[in-house]
Amino acid sequence: MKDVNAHRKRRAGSRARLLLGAACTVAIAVSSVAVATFAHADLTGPPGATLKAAAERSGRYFGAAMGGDRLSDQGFLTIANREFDMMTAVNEMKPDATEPNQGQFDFRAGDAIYNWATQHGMRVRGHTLAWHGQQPRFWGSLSSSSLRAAMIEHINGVMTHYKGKLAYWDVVNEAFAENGGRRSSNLQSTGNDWIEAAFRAARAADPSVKLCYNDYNIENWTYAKTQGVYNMIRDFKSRGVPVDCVGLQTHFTGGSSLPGNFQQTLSSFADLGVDVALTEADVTNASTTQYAGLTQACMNVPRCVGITTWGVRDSDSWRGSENPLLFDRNSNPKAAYTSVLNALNAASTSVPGTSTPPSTPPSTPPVTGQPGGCTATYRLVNPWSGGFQGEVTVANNGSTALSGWTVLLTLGGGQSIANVWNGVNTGTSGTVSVRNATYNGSVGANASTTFGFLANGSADTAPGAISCTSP
Ligand code: 9MR
Repeated sequence: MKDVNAHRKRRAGSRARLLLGAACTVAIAVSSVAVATFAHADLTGPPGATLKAAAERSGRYFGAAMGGDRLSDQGFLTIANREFDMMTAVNEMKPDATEPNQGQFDFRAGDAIYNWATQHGMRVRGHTLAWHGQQPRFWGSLSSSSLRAAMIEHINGVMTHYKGKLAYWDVVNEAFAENGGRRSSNLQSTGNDWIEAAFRAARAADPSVKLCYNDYNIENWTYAKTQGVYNMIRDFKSRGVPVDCVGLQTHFTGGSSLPGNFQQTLSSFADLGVDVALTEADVTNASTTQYAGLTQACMNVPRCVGITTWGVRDSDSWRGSENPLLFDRNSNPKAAYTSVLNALNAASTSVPGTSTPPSTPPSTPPVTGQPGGCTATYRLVNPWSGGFQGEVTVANNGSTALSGWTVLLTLGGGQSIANVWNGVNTGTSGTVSVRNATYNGSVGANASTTFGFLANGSADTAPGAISCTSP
Protein backbone atom coordinates (compact mmCIF):
# COMPACT_ATOMS: atom_id res chain seq x y z
CA MET A 1 0.00 0.00 0.00
CA LYS A 2 2.85 2.32 0.85
CA ASP A 3 4.26 2.16 -2.66
CA VAL A 4 0.89 2.59 -4.29
CA ASN A 5 0.11 5.72 -2.26
CA ALA A 6 3.48 7.23 -2.99
CA HIS A 7 2.88 6.53 -6.64
CA ARG A 8 -0.54 8.20 -6.55
CA LYS A 9 0.90 11.31 -4.92
CA ARG A 10 3.55 11.56 -7.61
CA ARG A 11 0.88 11.17 -10.27
CA ALA A 12 -1.34 13.83 -8.69
CA GLY A 13 1.59 16.26 -8.59
CA SER A 14 2.54 15.69 -12.18
CA ARG A 15 -1.10 15.89 -13.28
CA ALA A 16 -1.42 19.31 -11.63
CA ARG A 17 1.67 20.48 -13.49
CA LEU A 18 0.30 19.15 -16.76
CA LEU A 19 -3.01 20.94 -16.32
CA LEU A 20 -1.36 24.30 -15.86
CA GLY A 21 -0.49 24.42 -19.51
CA ALA A 22 -3.26 22.27 -20.95
CA ALA A 23 -6.26 23.99 -22.44
CA CYS A 24 -7.02 21.46 -25.12
CA THR A 25 -5.73 18.17 -26.45
CA VAL A 26 -2.02 17.82 -25.90
CA ALA A 27 0.11 15.20 -27.51
CA ILE A 28 3.64 14.72 -28.61
CA ALA A 29 4.13 13.25 -32.03
CA VAL A 30 3.55 9.55 -32.15
CA SER A 31 6.26 8.04 -34.29
CA SER A 32 5.02 6.33 -37.39
CA VAL A 33 6.39 2.84 -36.85
CA ALA A 34 4.02 0.41 -38.52
CA VAL A 35 2.37 -2.21 -36.36
CA ALA A 36 4.24 -5.43 -37.05
CA THR A 37 1.61 -8.10 -37.42
CA PHE A 38 3.60 -11.22 -38.18
CA ALA A 39 6.31 -12.99 -36.31
CA HIS A 40 7.57 -15.85 -38.43
CA ALA A 41 7.57 -18.89 -36.27
CA ASP A 42 10.17 -21.58 -36.74
CA LEU A 43 9.94 -24.32 -34.14
CA THR A 44 12.91 -26.08 -35.69
CA GLY A 45 15.24 -23.11 -35.35
CA PRO A 46 17.96 -22.73 -32.71
CA PRO A 47 16.81 -21.89 -29.17
CA GLY A 48 16.39 -18.20 -28.45
CA ALA A 49 18.88 -16.64 -26.04
CA THR A 50 16.48 -13.93 -24.86
CA LEU A 51 12.84 -14.02 -23.82
CA LYS A 52 11.69 -12.35 -27.03
CA ALA A 53 13.82 -14.54 -29.31
CA ALA A 54 12.56 -17.66 -27.54
CA ALA A 55 8.93 -16.50 -27.78
CA GLU A 56 9.25 -15.50 -31.43
CA ARG A 57 10.26 -19.08 -32.34
CA SER A 58 6.59 -19.98 -31.94
CA GLY A 59 5.16 -16.70 -33.30
CA ARG A 60 4.54 -15.33 -29.82
CA TYR A 61 5.71 -12.22 -28.01
CA PHE A 62 7.20 -11.65 -24.60
CA GLY A 63 6.17 -8.37 -23.04
CA ALA A 64 6.66 -6.20 -19.98
CA ALA A 65 4.94 -3.21 -18.41
CA MET A 66 6.71 0.07 -17.80
CA GLY A 67 5.85 3.36 -16.14
CA GLY A 68 6.96 6.69 -17.59
CA ASP A 69 9.52 7.08 -14.80
CA ARG A 70 11.46 4.13 -16.25
CA LEU A 71 12.26 6.14 -19.40
CA SER A 72 15.19 7.63 -17.50
CA ASP A 73 16.23 4.37 -15.82
CA GLN A 74 19.10 3.02 -17.91
CA GLY A 75 19.18 -0.30 -16.08
CA PHE A 76 15.53 -0.91 -16.92
CA LEU A 77 15.86 0.25 -20.52
CA THR A 78 18.83 -2.01 -21.21
CA ILE A 79 17.00 -5.14 -20.12
CA ALA A 80 13.72 -4.10 -21.71
CA ASN A 81 15.40 -3.47 -25.04
CA ARG A 82 17.28 -6.76 -24.96
CA GLU A 83 14.56 -9.12 -23.73
CA PHE A 84 11.08 -7.84 -24.67
CA ASP A 85 9.16 -7.22 -27.88
CA MET A 86 5.83 -5.97 -26.46
CA MET A 87 5.26 -3.12 -24.02
CA THR A 88 2.33 -2.05 -21.85
CA ALA A 89 2.14 1.31 -20.08
CA VAL A 90 1.53 0.72 -16.36
CA ASN A 91 -0.65 3.80 -15.84
CA GLU A 92 -0.09 6.23 -18.71
CA MET A 93 -2.86 5.08 -21.09
CA LYS A 94 -5.52 4.69 -18.40
CA PRO A 95 -8.61 6.91 -18.45
CA ASP A 96 -7.47 9.35 -15.73
CA ALA A 97 -4.15 9.85 -17.50
CA THR A 98 -5.46 10.35 -21.03
CA GLU A 99 -8.59 12.46 -20.36
CA PRO A 100 -8.06 14.37 -17.10
CA ASN A 101 -10.93 16.76 -17.92
CA GLN A 102 -13.90 16.14 -20.16
CA GLY A 103 -12.94 16.37 -23.81
CA GLN A 104 -9.41 17.44 -22.88
CA PHE A 105 -7.07 14.64 -23.84
CA ASP A 106 -3.44 14.41 -22.82
CA PHE A 107 -1.36 11.77 -24.55
CA ARG A 108 2.10 13.01 -23.63
CA ALA A 109 2.88 10.35 -21.04
CA GLY A 110 1.40 7.51 -23.12
CA ASP A 111 3.14 8.70 -26.27
CA ALA A 112 6.52 8.84 -24.55
CA ILE A 113 6.25 5.14 -23.72
CA TYR A 114 4.79 4.29 -27.14
CA ASN A 115 7.60 6.11 -28.93
CA TRP A 116 10.38 4.54 -26.89
CA ALA A 117 8.92 1.05 -27.32
CA THR A 118 8.32 1.28 -31.05
CA GLN A 119 11.67 2.94 -31.68
CA HIS A 120 13.17 -0.16 -30.08
CA GLY A 121 11.26 -2.60 -32.26
CA MET A 122 8.49 -3.44 -29.81
CA ARG A 123 4.78 -3.53 -30.30
CA VAL A 124 2.45 -1.97 -27.75
CA ARG A 125 -0.59 -3.26 -25.82
CA GLY A 126 -2.98 -0.47 -24.87
CA HIS A 127 -4.17 -0.62 -21.24
CA THR A 128 -7.01 0.33 -20.60
CA LEU A 129 -10.10 2.22 -21.82
CA ALA A 130 -12.98 1.42 -19.45
CA TRP A 131 -12.40 0.37 -15.85
CA HIS A 132 -13.82 1.00 -12.40
CA GLY A 133 -10.37 2.16 -11.29
CA GLN A 134 -8.24 5.16 -12.23
CA GLN A 135 -11.14 7.01 -13.79
CA PRO A 136 -11.05 10.71 -14.65
CA ARG A 137 -12.44 12.64 -11.70
CA PHE A 138 -15.26 14.08 -13.82
CA TRP A 139 -16.72 10.58 -14.43
CA GLY A 140 -17.63 10.57 -10.73
CA SER A 141 -20.09 13.43 -11.01
CA LEU A 142 -21.96 12.37 -14.17
CA SER A 143 -25.45 10.87 -14.41
CA SER A 144 -25.61 7.32 -15.73
CA SER A 145 -26.52 8.36 -19.25
CA SER A 146 -23.85 11.06 -19.33
CA LEU A 147 -21.28 8.59 -18.02
CA ARG A 148 -22.15 6.10 -20.77
CA ALA A 149 -21.69 8.86 -23.35
CA ALA A 150 -18.46 9.98 -21.70
CA MET A 151 -17.11 6.43 -21.79
CA ILE A 152 -17.83 6.17 -25.52
CA GLU A 153 -16.29 9.59 -26.17
CA HIS A 154 -13.25 8.53 -24.18
CA ILE A 155 -12.87 5.38 -26.26
CA ASN A 156 -13.26 7.38 -29.46
CA GLY A 157 -10.78 10.04 -28.39
CA VAL A 158 -8.04 7.71 -27.20
CA MET A 159 -8.42 5.12 -29.93
CA THR A 160 -8.45 7.73 -32.65
CA HIS A 161 -5.14 9.07 -31.34
CA TYR A 162 -3.57 5.60 -31.43
CA LYS A 163 -5.42 4.41 -34.51
CA GLY A 164 -3.46 1.82 -36.49
CA LYS A 165 -0.57 1.89 -34.04
CA LEU A 166 -1.30 -0.64 -31.31
CA ALA A 167 -1.38 -4.43 -31.39
CA TYR A 168 -4.04 -4.90 -28.69
CA TRP A 169 -6.29 -2.75 -26.52
CA ASP A 170 -7.63 -3.82 -23.14
CA VAL A 171 -10.98 -2.25 -23.91
CA VAL A 172 -12.60 -3.26 -20.62
CA ASN A 173 -10.69 -4.19 -17.48
CA GLU A 174 -11.85 -6.09 -14.39
CA ALA A 175 -15.63 -5.88 -14.83
CA PHE A 176 -16.47 -9.13 -13.04
CA ALA A 177 -16.90 -9.92 -9.34
CA GLU A 178 -15.51 -12.98 -7.63
CA ASN A 179 -18.96 -14.62 -7.56
CA GLY A 180 -19.11 -14.63 -11.37
CA GLY A 181 -21.56 -11.75 -11.67
CA ARG A 182 -20.75 -8.25 -12.75
CA ARG A 183 -18.74 -6.07 -10.41
CA SER A 184 -20.87 -3.19 -9.16
CA SER A 185 -19.45 0.08 -10.39
CA ASN A 186 -20.59 3.37 -11.84
CA LEU A 187 -20.05 1.90 -15.32
CA GLN A 188 -22.15 -1.17 -14.51
CA SER A 189 -24.90 1.14 -13.28
CA THR A 190 -25.18 2.62 -16.78
CA GLY A 191 -26.73 -0.71 -17.90
CA ASN A 192 -25.62 -4.30 -18.30
CA ASP A 193 -24.77 -3.71 -21.96
CA TRP A 194 -21.99 -1.24 -21.14
CA ILE A 195 -19.26 -3.75 -21.97
CA GLU A 196 -20.59 -4.54 -25.40
CA ALA A 197 -21.19 -0.86 -26.05
CA ALA A 198 -17.52 -0.28 -25.24
CA PHE A 199 -16.37 -3.02 -27.62
CA ARG A 200 -18.61 -1.85 -30.45
CA ALA A 201 -17.35 1.71 -30.07
CA ALA A 202 -13.78 0.43 -29.96
CA ARG A 203 -14.13 -1.55 -33.20
CA ALA A 204 -15.64 1.44 -34.94
CA ALA A 205 -12.87 3.73 -33.73
CA ASP A 206 -9.98 1.48 -34.84
CA PRO A 207 -10.75 -1.71 -36.76
CA SER A 208 -7.06 -2.59 -36.99
CA VAL A 209 -6.35 -3.31 -33.33
CA LYS A 210 -7.31 -6.49 -31.48
CA LEU A 211 -9.84 -5.80 -28.75
CA CYS A 212 -9.40 -7.59 -25.41
CA TYR A 213 -11.33 -8.15 -22.22
CA ASN A 214 -8.81 -8.25 -19.34
CA ASP A 215 -9.25 -9.53 -15.77
CA TYR A 216 -7.57 -11.21 -12.78
CA ASN A 217 -8.58 -14.39 -10.96
CA ILE A 218 -9.87 -15.97 -14.15
CA GLU A 219 -7.03 -18.48 -14.44
CA ASN A 220 -8.75 -21.33 -12.59
CA TRP A 221 -11.30 -22.98 -14.86
CA THR A 222 -13.61 -24.05 -12.03
CA TYR A 223 -13.73 -20.59 -10.47
CA ALA A 224 -17.09 -18.79 -10.71
CA LYS A 225 -15.49 -15.61 -12.03
CA THR A 226 -13.77 -17.51 -14.85
CA GLN A 227 -17.11 -18.99 -15.84
CA GLY A 228 -18.77 -15.58 -15.71
CA VAL A 229 -16.23 -14.10 -18.12
CA TYR A 230 -16.33 -17.21 -20.31
CA ASN A 231 -20.11 -16.99 -20.65
CA MET A 232 -19.90 -13.33 -21.60
CA ILE A 233 -17.30 -14.01 -24.31
CA ARG A 234 -19.35 -16.93 -25.63
CA ASP A 235 -22.42 -14.71 -25.76
CA PHE A 236 -20.46 -11.91 -27.48
CA LYS A 237 -19.10 -14.27 -30.13
CA SER A 238 -22.55 -15.75 -30.78
CA ARG A 239 -24.06 -12.30 -31.28
CA GLY A 240 -21.21 -10.77 -33.25
CA VAL A 241 -20.08 -8.36 -30.55
CA PRO A 242 -16.51 -7.54 -31.60
CA VAL A 243 -14.11 -9.13 -29.12
CA ASP A 244 -10.79 -10.62 -30.26
CA CYS A 245 -8.97 -11.65 -27.13
CA VAL A 246 -9.09 -12.35 -23.43
CA GLY A 247 -6.28 -11.16 -21.20
CA LEU A 248 -5.66 -13.24 -18.10
CA GLN A 249 -3.67 -11.05 -15.76
CA THR A 250 -1.96 -14.05 -14.07
CA HIS A 251 -1.10 -12.41 -10.75
CA PHE A 252 -0.21 -15.47 -8.72
CA THR A 253 -0.04 -14.77 -5.01
CA GLY A 254 0.16 -17.02 -1.97
CA GLY A 255 -3.62 -17.31 -2.00
CA SER A 256 -4.07 -17.91 -5.71
CA SER A 257 -1.21 -19.85 -7.20
CA LEU A 258 -0.95 -21.52 -10.61
CA PRO A 259 -3.99 -23.79 -10.95
CA GLY A 260 -3.52 -27.26 -12.43
CA ASN A 261 -6.25 -26.51 -14.97
CA PHE A 262 -4.73 -23.27 -16.32
CA GLN A 263 -4.18 -24.75 -19.77
CA GLN A 264 -7.79 -25.91 -19.86
CA THR A 265 -8.89 -22.35 -19.12
CA LEU A 266 -6.73 -20.96 -21.91
CA SER A 267 -7.86 -23.52 -24.46
CA SER A 268 -11.52 -23.16 -23.47
CA PHE A 269 -11.42 -19.43 -24.13
CA ALA A 270 -9.44 -19.98 -27.34
CA ASP A 271 -12.06 -22.47 -28.54
CA LEU A 272 -14.57 -19.62 -28.52
CA GLY A 273 -12.55 -18.02 -31.33
CA VAL A 274 -10.51 -15.47 -29.39
CA ASP A 275 -6.79 -15.06 -28.76
CA VAL A 276 -5.69 -15.41 -25.17
CA ALA A 277 -2.72 -13.72 -23.51
CA LEU A 278 -1.14 -13.60 -20.07
CA THR A 279 -1.14 -9.87 -19.54
CA GLU A 280 0.28 -8.98 -16.11
CA ALA A 281 2.15 -12.03 -14.87
CA ASP A 282 3.93 -11.99 -11.52
CA VAL A 283 4.37 -14.80 -9.01
CA THR A 284 5.12 -14.63 -5.29
CA ASN A 285 8.86 -15.19 -4.79
CA ALA A 286 9.12 -15.92 -8.53
CA SER A 287 8.49 -19.64 -8.03
CA THR A 288 10.30 -21.43 -10.84
CA THR A 289 7.68 -24.16 -10.92
CA GLN A 290 4.83 -21.73 -11.36
CA TYR A 291 6.66 -19.61 -13.92
CA ALA A 292 7.56 -22.71 -15.94
CA GLY A 293 3.99 -23.99 -15.63
CA LEU A 294 2.26 -20.80 -16.70
CA THR A 295 4.62 -20.52 -19.68
CA GLN A 296 4.11 -24.15 -20.71
CA ALA A 297 0.32 -23.74 -20.50
CA CYS A 298 0.53 -20.81 -22.91
CA MET A 299 2.95 -22.63 -25.24
CA ASN A 300 0.56 -25.58 -25.44
CA VAL A 301 -2.38 -23.47 -26.62
CA PRO A 302 -1.93 -22.25 -30.20
CA ARG A 303 -4.01 -19.13 -29.69
CA CYS A 304 -2.10 -18.10 -26.58
CA VAL A 305 -0.25 -15.28 -28.33
CA GLY A 306 2.09 -14.00 -25.65
CA ILE A 307 3.05 -13.36 -22.05
CA THR A 308 3.62 -10.01 -20.35
CA THR A 309 5.19 -9.59 -16.91
CA TRP A 310 4.01 -6.61 -14.84
CA GLY A 311 7.41 -4.93 -14.66
CA VAL A 312 10.93 -6.18 -15.37
CA ARG A 313 12.89 -6.21 -12.08
CA ASP A 314 11.54 -6.84 -8.59
CA SER A 315 12.12 -3.16 -7.90
CA ASP A 316 9.61 -2.30 -10.67
CA SER A 317 6.80 -4.38 -9.19
CA TRP A 318 3.62 -3.19 -7.48
CA ARG A 319 4.23 -6.21 -5.21
CA GLY A 320 7.92 -5.46 -4.80
CA SER A 321 8.27 -7.01 -1.33
CA GLU A 322 7.28 -10.38 -2.82
CA ASN A 323 10.09 -10.31 -5.42
CA PRO A 324 7.73 -11.67 -8.07
CA LEU A 325 9.51 -10.84 -11.35
CA LEU A 326 12.18 -12.43 -13.54
CA PHE A 327 15.04 -9.99 -12.80
CA ASP A 328 16.40 -9.01 -9.39
CA ARG A 329 17.09 -5.52 -8.12
CA ASN A 330 20.59 -5.63 -9.60
CA SER A 331 19.19 -6.39 -13.06
CA ASN A 332 20.34 -10.02 -12.95
CA PRO A 333 18.11 -12.75 -14.36
CA LYS A 334 16.73 -15.01 -11.64
CA ALA A 335 16.19 -18.77 -11.70
CA ALA A 336 12.62 -18.11 -12.85
CA TYR A 337 14.02 -16.37 -15.93
CA THR A 338 15.76 -19.57 -16.97
CA SER A 339 12.65 -21.66 -16.36
CA VAL A 340 10.59 -19.31 -18.55
CA LEU A 341 13.25 -19.18 -21.26
CA ASN A 342 13.46 -22.98 -21.39
CA ALA A 343 9.69 -23.34 -21.53
CA LEU A 344 9.47 -20.81 -24.37
CA ASN A 345 12.16 -22.66 -26.30
CA ALA A 346 10.36 -25.96 -25.75
CA ALA A 347 7.12 -24.74 -27.35
CA SER A 348 5.57 -27.34 -29.62
CA THR A 349 2.69 -25.27 -30.97
CA SER A 350 2.91 -22.00 -32.85
CA VAL A 351 0.38 -19.21 -33.20
CA PRO A 352 -1.90 -19.92 -36.20
CA GLY A 353 -0.81 -18.04 -39.27
CA THR A 354 2.75 -17.42 -38.12
CA SER A 355 4.49 -20.62 -39.16
CA THR A 356 4.56 -19.94 -42.89
CA PRO A 357 5.09 -16.56 -44.48
CA PRO A 358 1.74 -15.09 -45.52
CA SER A 359 0.96 -15.86 -49.14
CA THR A 360 1.51 -12.94 -51.47
CA PRO A 361 -1.80 -11.22 -52.14
CA PRO A 362 -2.92 -11.65 -55.75
CA SER A 363 -2.05 -8.68 -57.90
CA THR A 364 -5.59 -8.29 -59.20
CA PRO A 365 -7.02 -4.78 -59.04
CA PRO A 366 -9.66 -4.04 -56.39
CA VAL A 367 -13.17 -5.18 -57.34
CA THR A 368 -15.68 -2.35 -57.49
CA GLY A 369 -19.42 -2.26 -58.12
CA GLN A 370 -21.65 0.79 -58.60
CA PRO A 371 -25.44 0.45 -58.81
CA GLY A 372 -27.71 2.60 -56.61
CA GLY A 373 -26.01 5.62 -55.09
CA CYS A 374 -22.95 4.05 -53.49
CA THR A 375 -19.88 2.10 -54.49
CA ALA A 376 -18.22 -0.70 -52.63
CA THR A 377 -14.53 -1.53 -52.89
CA TYR A 378 -12.89 -4.57 -51.38
CA ARG A 379 -9.36 -4.57 -49.97
CA LEU A 380 -7.37 -7.45 -48.54
CA VAL A 381 -5.93 -6.25 -45.23
CA ASN A 382 -4.15 -9.26 -43.88
CA PRO A 383 -3.84 -12.82 -45.22
CA TRP A 384 -2.59 -15.81 -43.29
CA SER A 385 -2.66 -19.53 -43.79
CA GLY A 386 -6.33 -20.54 -43.64
CA GLY A 387 -7.88 -17.12 -43.20
CA PHE A 388 -7.78 -13.43 -43.94
CA GLN A 389 -9.01 -10.01 -42.90
CA GLY A 390 -10.85 -7.96 -45.49
CA GLU A 391 -12.22 -4.45 -45.61
CA VAL A 392 -14.91 -2.93 -47.77
CA THR A 393 -15.12 0.81 -48.31
CA VAL A 394 -18.61 2.14 -48.96
CA ALA A 395 -18.34 5.45 -50.79
CA ASN A 396 -21.03 7.97 -51.54
CA ASN A 397 -20.04 9.72 -54.74
CA GLY A 398 -23.36 11.50 -55.03
CA SER A 399 -24.44 14.93 -53.84
CA THR A 400 -26.90 13.84 -51.14
CA ALA A 401 -26.24 11.84 -47.99
CA LEU A 402 -26.95 8.10 -47.87
CA SER A 403 -29.37 7.01 -45.19
CA GLY A 404 -28.32 3.39 -45.09
CA TRP A 405 -26.46 0.98 -47.38
CA THR A 406 -26.30 -2.69 -48.22
CA VAL A 407 -23.32 -4.39 -49.82
CA LEU A 408 -23.52 -7.74 -51.59
CA LEU A 409 -20.36 -9.72 -52.11
CA THR A 410 -19.81 -13.27 -53.27
CA LEU A 411 -17.21 -15.36 -51.49
CA GLY A 412 -15.19 -18.00 -53.27
CA GLY A 413 -15.38 -21.73 -52.61
CA GLY A 414 -14.07 -22.60 -49.16
CA GLN A 415 -14.36 -19.03 -47.93
CA SER A 416 -16.71 -18.16 -45.08
CA ILE A 417 -17.12 -15.10 -42.93
CA ALA A 418 -16.34 -15.53 -39.24
CA ASN A 419 -16.89 -12.04 -37.94
CA VAL A 420 -18.04 -8.66 -39.27
CA TRP A 421 -17.60 -5.26 -37.62
CA ASN A 422 -19.09 -1.89 -38.53
CA GLY A 423 -21.78 -3.80 -40.43
CA VAL A 424 -24.38 -6.53 -39.99
CA ASN A 425 -24.15 -9.59 -42.20
CA THR A 426 -26.75 -11.99 -43.48
CA GLY A 427 -25.17 -15.24 -44.54
CA THR A 428 -21.56 -16.29 -44.11
CA SER A 429 -20.73 -18.00 -47.43
CA GLY A 430 -21.67 -17.73 -51.07
CA THR A 431 -23.39 -14.39 -51.65
CA VAL A 432 -23.34 -12.50 -48.37
CA SER A 433 -25.16 -9.28 -47.68
CA VAL A 434 -23.79 -6.72 -45.23
CA ARG A 435 -25.87 -3.72 -44.23
CA ASN A 436 -24.80 -0.74 -42.19
CA ALA A 437 -24.60 -0.86 -38.40
CA THR A 438 -26.88 1.50 -36.46
CA TYR A 439 -24.18 4.14 -36.27
CA ASN A 440 -22.68 4.26 -39.79
CA GLY A 441 -25.66 4.20 -42.17
CA SER A 442 -25.50 7.91 -42.74
CA VAL A 443 -22.73 8.71 -45.23
CA GLY A 444 -22.42 12.30 -46.39
CA ALA A 445 -21.89 13.44 -49.97
CA ASN A 446 -18.39 12.51 -51.16
CA ALA A 447 -17.76 10.71 -47.88
CA SER A 448 -17.12 7.07 -47.17
CA THR A 449 -17.21 4.52 -44.39
CA THR A 450 -15.80 1.03 -44.03
CA PHE A 451 -16.71 -2.32 -42.59
CA GLY A 452 -14.31 -5.12 -41.89
CA PHE A 453 -14.49 -8.86 -41.65
CA LEU A 454 -12.52 -11.94 -40.79
CA ALA A 455 -12.95 -14.93 -43.05
CA ASN A 456 -11.88 -18.54 -43.11
CA GLY A 457 -10.37 -19.88 -46.30
CA SER A 458 -7.68 -18.75 -48.69
CA ALA A 459 -7.28 -15.06 -49.48
CA ASP A 460 -6.00 -15.89 -52.95
CA THR A 461 -9.43 -15.38 -54.50
CA ALA A 462 -10.81 -11.91 -53.81
CA PRO A 463 -14.55 -11.85 -53.05
CA GLY A 464 -16.30 -10.94 -56.29
CA ALA A 465 -19.59 -9.54 -57.67
CA ILE A 466 -19.45 -6.75 -55.15
CA SER A 467 -22.20 -4.16 -55.27
CA CYS A 468 -23.67 -1.47 -53.04
CA THR A 469 -27.22 -0.15 -52.84
CA SER A 470 -28.76 2.58 -50.77
CA PRO A 471 -32.50 3.08 -50.12
O1 9MR B 1 0.79 -1.20 -11.46
C1 9MR B 1 -0.27 -0.28 -11.36
C2 9MR B 1 0.00 0.62 -10.16
O2 9MR B 1 1.10 1.45 -10.40
C3 9MR B 1 -1.20 1.47 -9.87
O3 9MR B 1 -1.00 2.18 -8.67
C4 9MR B 1 -2.43 0.60 -9.78
C5 9MR B 1 -3.64 1.44 -9.50
O4 9MR B 1 -4.81 0.75 -9.64
O5 9MR B 1 -2.59 -0.14 -10.99
C6 9MR B 1 -1.56 -1.02 -11.21
O6 9MR B 1 -1.80 -1.81 -12.35
C7 9MR B 1 -2.91 -2.68 -12.25
C8 9MR B 1 -3.47 -2.86 -13.64
O7 9MR B 1 -3.77 -1.62 -14.21
C9 9MR B 1 -4.71 -3.74 -13.63
N1 9MR B 1 -4.47 -4.99 -12.97
C10 9MR B 1 -3.82 -4.91 -11.65
C11 9MR B 1 -2.55 -4.08 -11.75
C12 9MR B 1 -1.82 -4.09 -10.42
O8 9MR B 1 -2.57 -3.47 -9.43
